[in-house]
Amino acid sequence: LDDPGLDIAAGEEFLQEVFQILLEEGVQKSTDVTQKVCEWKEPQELRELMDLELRSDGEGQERLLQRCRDVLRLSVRTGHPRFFNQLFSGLDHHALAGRFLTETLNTSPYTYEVAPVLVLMEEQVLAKLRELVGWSSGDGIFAPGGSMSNMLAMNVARFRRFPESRSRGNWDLPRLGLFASQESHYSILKGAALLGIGTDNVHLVRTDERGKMIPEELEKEIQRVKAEGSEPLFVCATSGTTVLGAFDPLDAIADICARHGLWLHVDAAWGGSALLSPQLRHLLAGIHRSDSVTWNPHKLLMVGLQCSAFLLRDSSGLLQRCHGVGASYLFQQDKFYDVSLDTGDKSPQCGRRADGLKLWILWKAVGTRGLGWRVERAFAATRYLLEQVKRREGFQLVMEPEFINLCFWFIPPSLQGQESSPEFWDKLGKVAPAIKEKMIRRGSMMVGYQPLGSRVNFFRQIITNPAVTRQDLDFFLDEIQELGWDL
Ligand code: ABU
Repeated sequence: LDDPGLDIAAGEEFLQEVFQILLEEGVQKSTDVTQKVCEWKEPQELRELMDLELRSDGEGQERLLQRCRDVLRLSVRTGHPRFFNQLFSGLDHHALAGRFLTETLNTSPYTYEVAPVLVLMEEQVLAKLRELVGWSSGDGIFAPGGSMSNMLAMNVARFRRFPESRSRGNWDLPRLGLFASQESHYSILKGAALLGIGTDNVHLVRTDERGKMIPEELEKEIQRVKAEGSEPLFVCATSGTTVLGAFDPLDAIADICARHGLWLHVDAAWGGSALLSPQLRHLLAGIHRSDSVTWNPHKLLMVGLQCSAFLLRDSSGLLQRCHGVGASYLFQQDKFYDVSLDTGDKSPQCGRRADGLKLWILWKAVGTRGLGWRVERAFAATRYLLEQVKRREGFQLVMEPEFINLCFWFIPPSLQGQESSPEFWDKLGKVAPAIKEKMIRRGSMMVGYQPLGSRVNFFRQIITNPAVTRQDLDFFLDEIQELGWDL
């Protein structure tokens, strides 16, 4: 114990080398369009290549450095301009610097004493996001992803109506009713299961042909659920559905919630960033009337996983009363500073990542205008692609996009003109998975596909990365055409 048990000099030397590898393999290659997006390996081959087994003895630095290179080389390059697979993509250098800072600090923003800068940054970033929602006061906390933010909303809504549920649980509550659209995120069902409300008590409200909740159907569902003896509690409207990118009509939904005294939550995990654009913020008209909002800057703002803000209109301390337990080893009330800055008790988590830092540094780097410009660029890129899809042979739109989700089928020549045949849709449903397999094996690009309701598998193209150029978008369509032509 007389000497440190770590070789600090060797550790620093190792890190220097790792930084170089990160820069070359993780940053430069990840953003270089001439590189592959992914290097497909079958799982068993990958297990062997990576030599995953953990042994009794450690390995030397050279071997470990090679392992770092392999992790980067054999992983998917989500920062690549031809990665369109998820609602997140791209690599922002400032935000990445924020992630490095967060990892290096290795602290939890639960108390001001262990994370003074990070607590104040979180406070500032949340206030700014709330301002964009249209609230001059309120509360909030960063959560580990949009699903958790949605679940926090459900829990706080139940607590506000039934404060005793916190201590007594669900056993003497009425049967509750939760409402969300058919296109809402699956986390509402998961949350109902996790919180003991029950997935049978989530009522999925019909949507129109564009995927938007129909307010009249919400009203009917509320009436039906009431007539059955349940107590409606919570409505989740979605601003930017996962697949179609639909925006529910918030004002009409807010009117219904006000009439029935229901909590209105807006899941704006995907579409919330449109609030930064003067041109697009109308999509969320009425959001200021909600009780809570989920907004994931790790999606459209390219902040990096994960960065999900749970925002609350209430400024009476509801979040603290709902989740706070006041652990005496963390949240001592007799500290020498303002203990209202020990914000971690508002969260059900104890250890929590400081996800506000990377957004703060990105915001400082590009400003509110720069963030809004990114959203508008993504929107403009989608419009360009839309025009191309309309012009090109074999492409068929699922619908005109309202936002950034461009959904379309590719119909190979062998199926063209056969739209009236009974097997057409079955056959078409196999095309997107076949093209996707080919593109992943080739490593040329990645894009998502899914069926939706009665619609067979179609591609969902998402552009969030400002590094994507017209050439990348032309390549994207050329590649689908080439990979799908002979099917
Ligand atoms: N939270 C839904 C994300 C799924 C996707 O990236 O497509």
